[in-house]
Formats: sequence, structure tokens, C-alpha cells
Amino acid sequence: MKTYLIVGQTNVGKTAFALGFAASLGLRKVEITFMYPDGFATKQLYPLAVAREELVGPRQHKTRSLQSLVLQVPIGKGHRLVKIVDSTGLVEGVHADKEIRRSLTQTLQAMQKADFIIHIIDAAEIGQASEDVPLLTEVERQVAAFAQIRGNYLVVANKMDLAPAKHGLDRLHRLWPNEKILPVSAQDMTGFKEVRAVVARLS
Ligand SMILES: Nc1nc2c(ncn2[C@@H]2O[C@H](COP(=O)(O)OP(=O)(O)OP(=O)(O)O)[C@@H](O)[C@H]2O)c(=O)[nH]1
Ligand SMILES: [Mg+2]
Repeated sequence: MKTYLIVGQTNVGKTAFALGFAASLGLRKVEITFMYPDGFATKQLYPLAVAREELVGPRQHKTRSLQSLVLQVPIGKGHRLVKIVDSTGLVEGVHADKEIRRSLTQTLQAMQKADFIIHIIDAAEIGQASEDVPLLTEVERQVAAFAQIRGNYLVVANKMDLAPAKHGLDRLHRLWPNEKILPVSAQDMTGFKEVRAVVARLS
């Protein structure tokens, strides 16, 4: 079973994307395994709407553990199981909160084991960013470089429902002319057909 690790800055929609992907497969319920940095793990079955309500939100660092979902993805005439792992938002430097520091270490360790890294970027944020600041944080650039070398990198431009996102997507295409960038809106559930096609091809 291939593992897809979702990474990106906090609040870009990583959890909304993971749950949106499950919804796009027609699921009404999801079983999520929470793996905490101290080694504790727990499983919970949620109706999707409840998972969205409880696990997605505008507060920074809503997600503080690895949260994995095992999903059946249609491939040709059959199905294949894939593991989608959501993670704590990447931050620059040393975060003041010990719990977040530990979960970031956990994310970086998971990166080494993952078969694919899905980097979620808030395209609306990028579209609004001033021209003279780097589009990505240093830690994101390092993650991208690491994954691009390993050749297991997928870029997802989220929040395409917001007006500045179109310009953000153009800027990302200019930054990475050779990278496939999948535009989605985890809120409006657009773009997931293409995501499913890419995941099916890679699995
Ligand atoms: N407009 C819009 N908002 C979105 C979209 N996806 C997520 N959001 C909102 O963005 C905020 C953050 O979403 P999350 O999925 O919790 O983001 P995250 O990257 O998991 O954040 P952390 O776990 O805190 O690092 C929430 O208020 C979501 O409703 C989208 O496609 N469009
Ligand atoms: Mg989250």
C-alpha cells in the first residue's frame, strides 16, 4: 500500500484536502488513525461532515499529530488501497510550543518513509503575496527540493474558489515550469477528479 503524506504550511487546507479526497471517493464515513509524537495512537470513525467540523478550522495548528486514512481508490476495473496521511503545518525556525515542535519532527520523519509527498499550497495567499517576497518559506523550499530529487512530489494549489488564487496558480507555474500542479478547492470540491487520476496512476 502506497503512503501519501500531505505537508504544507498551517491553514492552507491540508485536512480539508484529505477529507475532500475521501468525499470525492463517495465515502460518507472515515476512520482516522491519530498518531501522536509520544507514540500514542488512537482510531476514530467519523461521519465526514463531523470530521470536517471537528478537524478543519481557521485556527493555526489545528492538526497536531499524523492523521491517516486508508482509502480504496478505483484503478482500472479494480481498486487499490492507499494511505493518506495528514500532518502538522510546517513552520519556520523553532516554534515556541513544544507540542508543535515535536509534531513537526514527526512530520519530517514521516517524509522519509512516505512513497509520495503531497505539498498543499494556499494559491489565494500566493496570489496576494507581494512580488518582492519569496513565494514559499525556506522549510517549504527544502521539502520541495528533497521530494523533487526523490521524484515523489505532487503539488496541489488549494483554495481555487478565492479570487486571488488564479494569479497564485500562475505564479506557481512560473516558479516550477516542469512540475505538475493540481488546482483544487477543498471547500467547493473541485479538482479532485484530476487528483484521483494522478493517485491512481502512481499507486
Ligand atoms: N475558501 C477556501 N477555504 C478553505 C479551503 N480549504 C480549506 N479552507 C479553509 O481554510 C482553513 C484551514 O483549513 P484546514 O484544512 O484546517 O487547514 P490545515 O492546513 O489542515 O491547517 P492546520 O492543521 O491548522 O495546519 C479552514 O477555515 C478551512 O475552512 C478552500 O478550498 N477554499
Ligand atoms: Mg489540519
